[in-house]
Amino acid sequence: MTSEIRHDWRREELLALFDLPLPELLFRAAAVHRENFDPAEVQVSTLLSVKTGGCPEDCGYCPQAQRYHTGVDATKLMDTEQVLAKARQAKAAGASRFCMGAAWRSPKDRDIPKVAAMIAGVKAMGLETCATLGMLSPGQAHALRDAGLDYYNHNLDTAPEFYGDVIRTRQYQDRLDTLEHVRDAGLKTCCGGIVGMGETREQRAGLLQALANLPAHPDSVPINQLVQVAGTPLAGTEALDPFEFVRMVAVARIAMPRSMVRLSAGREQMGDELQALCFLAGANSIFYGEKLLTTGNPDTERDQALFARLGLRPMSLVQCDHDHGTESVAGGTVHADITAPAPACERAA
Ligand code: SAM
Ligand code: DTB
Ligand code: SF4
Repeated sequence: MTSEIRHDWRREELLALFDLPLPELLFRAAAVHRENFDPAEVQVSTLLSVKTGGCPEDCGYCPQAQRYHTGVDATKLMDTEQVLAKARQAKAAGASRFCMGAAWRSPKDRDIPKVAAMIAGVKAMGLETCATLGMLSPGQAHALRDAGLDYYNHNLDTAPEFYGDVIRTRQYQDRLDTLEHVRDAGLKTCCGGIVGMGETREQRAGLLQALANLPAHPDSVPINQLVQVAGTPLAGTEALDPFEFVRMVAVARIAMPRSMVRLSAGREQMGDELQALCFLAGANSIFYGEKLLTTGNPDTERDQALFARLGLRPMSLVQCDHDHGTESVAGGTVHADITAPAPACERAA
């Protein structure tokens, strides 16, 4: 198994990987994983919803869409100081990346300076910064980059042919356009999707095909398991076989060998054994902290125990004052303890 970076994946090739006996698929994915990463290292990100609910979009999975009655109250954009306090807590708990999410179709230009202040403040703490704010114009993407943003999360969510069954208020092409603006601004991309929405295995392969055949593989690929929230159209969807989730992670790892594959939403419902299989299949990133945006995530003590039990270490973030800023280091020095301070930068300025 080679780790060649390809952008010409055919659906049938990916489907053939899905169809392999599970031990063979895991073996191949684990081989690709260790060719590119230390398989004992996991990148750790913390999420904060800086503007919750009241969203005009109709994403069928989302508790924050105004039109569904899910009990999520709409809030205004948080104050910068409140956001920075949460980022400080996340850093103290051991996170290396802080991701700020807003329930917007797209930000208004007047919101950008406020979000830029949050980004600059988080960046100044020595954390990697990520934001997910909906569709972006080229100018907005540049402004966020100038504020110190490292990553922008914008998901394709599912295969092109299933997309219209889930979302009607914006098109697949709109998502591809935002991703282009984000790449053009020099931001790193975080782009993945959701499984367990009633899609077929072929459509899961179709999502991975769309992701891997983007002009550049996303730097981070979140694989979310649908969190079913009462009041959303997708609540009540038949649950996905957990081994199918593992297969999704494994094929993502093979198709995008050097990307961080994130075991994202849905971990609260997973046992340690299933998460261990996902790490074996090549997942090397998680969301860490009690909450995702509006739904639950395992608490930090549970994740610290999981890392100890599996012998995993958080990927370190090299901190430095050099002009290359902060960065996660695969295969670099690592902490033995999830909450230990990050090591100093050893790179030349
Ligand atoms: N409003 C922005 C947008 O849609 O791009 C940013 C926030 S939105 C909540 C970010 C992503 O969260 C969605 O693209 C979707 O993949 C994921 N997500 C939302 N609700 C989810 C759920 N119930 N289960 C799993 N993933 C979910
Ligand atoms: C992503 O792919 N998953 C995260 C993050 N990007 C923003 C969000 C998951 C949200 C799960 C539902 C909620 O908590 O509201
Ligand atoms: Fe709005 Fe984003 Fe939720 Fe869609 S996923 S309803 S755009 S917050």
